[in-house]
Amino acid sequence: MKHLSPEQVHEALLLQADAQARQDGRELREAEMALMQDVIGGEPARQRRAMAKTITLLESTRADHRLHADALLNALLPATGDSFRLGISGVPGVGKSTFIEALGLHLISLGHRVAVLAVDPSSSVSGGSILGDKTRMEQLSVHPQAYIRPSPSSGTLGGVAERTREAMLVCEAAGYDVVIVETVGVGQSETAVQGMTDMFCLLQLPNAGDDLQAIKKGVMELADLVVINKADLDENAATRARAQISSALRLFGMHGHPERSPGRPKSANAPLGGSEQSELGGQPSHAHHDETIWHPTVIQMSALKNQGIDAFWATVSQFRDLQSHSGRLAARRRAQDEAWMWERIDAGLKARFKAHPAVREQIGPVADDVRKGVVAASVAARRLLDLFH
Ligand SMILES: Nc1nc2c(ncn2[C@@H]2O[C@H](COP(=O)(O)OP(=O)(O)O)[C@@H](O)[C@H]2O)c(=O)[nH]1
Ligand SMILES: [Mg+2]
Repeated sequence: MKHLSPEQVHEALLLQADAQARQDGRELREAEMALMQDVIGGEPARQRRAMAKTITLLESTRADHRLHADALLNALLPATGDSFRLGISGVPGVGKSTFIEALGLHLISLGHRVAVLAVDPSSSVSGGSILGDKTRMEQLSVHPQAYIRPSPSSGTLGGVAERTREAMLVCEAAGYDVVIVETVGVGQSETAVQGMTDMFCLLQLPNAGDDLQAIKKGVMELADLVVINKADLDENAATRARAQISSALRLFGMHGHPERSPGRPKSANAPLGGSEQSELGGQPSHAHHDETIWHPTVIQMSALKNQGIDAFWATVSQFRDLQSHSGRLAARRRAQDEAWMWERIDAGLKARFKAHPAVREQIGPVADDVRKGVVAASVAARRLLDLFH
């Protein structure tokens, strides 16, 4: 659409969105139509308000709201997808907020618009990590080119992740071309964020390498990029951590990832090795080297001192180019969408199953029998499932 003016693009998107809504048999009401227009092309203050309103509507659990929200979401869909989705994870205190502030401002200086979202199922307890963190994102949180939204604060991880995914689409429709999704390194939230982003980055402390056992291996395997933050504190430790984590990543690569989570094409499992790895102290293997495959790497940084932010973005850009040209970026998104659909179907079916009157009546006694060892678990499951029509 490069030859079109922004107004023409806007017009085309609206037409497309409208057509999509009609095709779905759910015409947009005027209210949602107006919201959509403001999200896609409203003047800045209007757009911001419309985004907040749309996201709030999407977060609502009321059935009638959900109907309108679904129509609105589908209408926005043609305007989404034009961003780079970056996942950031790491334990509390590793420096995520400090880093996102520095990165966000750097990206804005390059002309990007940056949205920051979060998946933090515990935030109903902690009061919303990003909001509390706004002090650490002092400049970014008030910047007109940035949009920061805390984690939805209630529900299961699946529910929280769903709302964050939908908020991401709203940000994309509003023209934010870098969406950062943050999560604390607890529970399964890393998997959820890896499953909704184009690239997953794990922040580590400089002493991480000293105790590789302590690093959750499963999480490390999700990472496309590992960042040793706070390198300013101890250069030597950071260098050591970098070497140790690099070889750990190479081992994962050589042995494959038997349980890849969805959203990451299996073909990304190729063995690590190749010339760009040799600087990390390992033995480069040229035997299986494939230029189109990304090898997870490790870099050092000091978010606090603003050192290594540009190198970080350069690495991200390399990854993005490689993934786009090889078609893996698009493939990963397709796989993520499909996996997500099934995940939501699973969750929805389970909720309906539990709410089914006959099941509800029987589930207590049957579960009791299972606990007492009177009925085999599989038999109990079949009996309950048979009640569900
Ligand atoms: N020395 C040093 N301190 C840092 C660095 N990045 C963050 N910090 C500090 O680490 C603490 C936790 O940072 P924060 O961004 O809130 O971590 P988060 O919990 O992961 O969001 C704060 O006191 C930061 O100032 C860094 O690169 N070097
Ligand atoms: Mg934080």
